[in-house]
Amino acid sequence: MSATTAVLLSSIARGASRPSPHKPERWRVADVEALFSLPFIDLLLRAQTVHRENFEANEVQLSTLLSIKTGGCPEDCGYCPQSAHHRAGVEAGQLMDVGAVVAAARAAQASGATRFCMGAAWRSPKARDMEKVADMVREVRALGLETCMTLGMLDARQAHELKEAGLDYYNHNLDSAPDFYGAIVTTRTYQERLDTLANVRDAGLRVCCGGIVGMGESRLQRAGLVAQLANQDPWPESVPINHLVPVPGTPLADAEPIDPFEFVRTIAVARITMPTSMVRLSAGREQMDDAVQALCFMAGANSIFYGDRLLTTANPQAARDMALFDRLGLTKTQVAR
Ligand code: SAM
Ligand code: DTB
Ligand code: SF4
Repeated sequence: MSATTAVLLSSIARGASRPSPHKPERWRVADVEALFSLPFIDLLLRAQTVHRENFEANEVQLSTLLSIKTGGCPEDCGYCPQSAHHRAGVEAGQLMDVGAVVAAARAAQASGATRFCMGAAWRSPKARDMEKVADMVREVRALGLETCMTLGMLDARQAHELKEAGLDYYNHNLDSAPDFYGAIVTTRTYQERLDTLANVRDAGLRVCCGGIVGMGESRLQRAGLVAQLANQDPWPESVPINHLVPVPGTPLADAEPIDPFEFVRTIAVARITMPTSMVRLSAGREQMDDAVQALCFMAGANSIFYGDRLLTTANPQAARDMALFDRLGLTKTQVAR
C-alpha cells in the first residue's frame, strides 16, 4: 500500500467532523456526467470519502411520510398515481383532520422517525386550507419531530405562513432535468418549480428538493437533474432521490427499468456534488434488493423514508428496515432538532 493510500484510508476510517457548509461551486452538466462515467468503484470511493468528511459514516436519518390529502390532483405528472388525469385506482379524499395527523405522527415517532413529512395532492394549497395545515405543523412540531410539508406550488405569502407556524422543511422536487420535464408534466413549467423554491428559501424555510430516476431519461438528463440541484445556492438541505415506482394506469407504468448500478451512481453523484446535504434514498426501496440499498448507503445516502407506506404506494416494513440496519451495522439518527 502506498503512503498516500494509507493516509486516505486512515482518514476515511476515522470518520470526520463536519466542516461548515460552503457556497457551492457551479456544476456544468458535462462535469456531472463525467462523474457518472467514472469506474463504479472509483465513484463509490470518492462519494464515501466525501460522505465521511461531512457526516457520521454509519448513521441514517428516518423520515416518515403521510398523505394528508390523497388523489384527485389537477396536475398531469406522468409518474404520479394521484393525478386525476390517470386511472391508477387512487380514490380522491379530503384533507385529513388535525387529530388524525397528530396520531400518525406520534406513531411514527414511537417507531423511530425524527422527521414527519406531510404530503398533499394539490397543485397548490387553497387559502381555506392554510389554517388547518398550519395547525398540523404546530401540533406535530410540539411532539419534538422535525416537520416537512409538500403541498405543491407556494406563493411568497403561503411560504411565510408555513414558516410562522414553525415548519422546518418544505419539499418541492425538480424531478427531472429541465429538458425532460415537458415530456412528463404539461400542466406546469420547470420555472414554476424554481419560483416556488425561491419563495420557500426567501421565507427562511429549509429546502427538501430532489428528483426521480428511471422515467426514461438519458444519463445526460440524470446529470442535468443533479446539476440543477447542485447549483441551487445554498444546496437543498435534503435531497430525495426517488426511483420511479411504476404504477399501473399512469403513463409511466411501463417505463424501462434502469440498471440498479445506475441508480447507485446517481446517489453517489448527488453526494459528491452536494457534500453537506442529506441525501435520501427515497421511493422505490420496496422493489430494490438489500444489496442495492447497501450500495446506496455506501454511495452516501444517509436518510430514508421509513414506514410501510410512501404516499399511496408500498414502502418496506419497518421490521425489514431495522433488520437491514442490523445486518449493516447502521444506526438511526436519534435527535430530531
Ligand atoms: N403535489 C405536490 C407536488 O407535486 O409537489 C406534492 C406531492 S408529490 C406526490 C411529491 C413527489 O412525489 C413528486 O415531486 C415526485 O418526486 C414523487 N412521486 C410521485 N409519484 C411517484 C412515483 N410513482 N415514483 C416515484 N416518485 C414519485
Ligand atoms: C419525495 O421526494 N418522495 C416522496 C415525498 N418526497 C413526498 C413521495 C414518493 C411518492 C411515491 C408514490 C406514492 O406513494 O404515491
Ligand atoms: Fe399532483 Fe404532486 Fe402527483 Fe403531480 S406529483 S399529480 S402535483 S400529487
